[in-house]
Amino acid sequence: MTRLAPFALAAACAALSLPAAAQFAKPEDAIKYRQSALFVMSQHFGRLGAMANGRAPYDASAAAANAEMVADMAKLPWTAFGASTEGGKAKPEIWKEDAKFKERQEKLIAEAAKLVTAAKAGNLDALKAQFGPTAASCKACHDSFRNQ
Ligand code: ASC
Repeated sequence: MTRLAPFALAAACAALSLPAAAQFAKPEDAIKYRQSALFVMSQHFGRLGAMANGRAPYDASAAAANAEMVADMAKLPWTAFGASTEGGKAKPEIWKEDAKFKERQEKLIAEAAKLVTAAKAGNLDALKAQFGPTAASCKACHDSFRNQ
């Protein structure tokens, strides 16, 4: 370890423990960030849905790549719902029901991780079986926390 390493580590820890809002220059940036991650996720999830529902031909490597993108995007939006970032389609409940909102995030992240495994199984049935539970985790959060 260099003599600077402890300071770098302390700075990194401080950055990670900053209020989420402080990670964005302004509230609109946080809103744009979370909407962007959710939009990208929806595009890749939609491509998987097209395969799962027979609207697009099954392509094992595309399925795996799309699922990876869904799982990556699933991790991103949440820090962008910090204090004073109300807006977009976000319901005020997000800032009142912390534990429930966090539980919904974790459910999506877990289902999306299973989607990656399913997509990498290399057969359409595995993909179909995990598409529904993943979609249900999107919907569960939207039902409680998103305005239409
Ligand atoms: C999608 C998408 C969502 C979810 C949701 C599942 O493809 O854009 O928000 O699936 O509709 O119920």
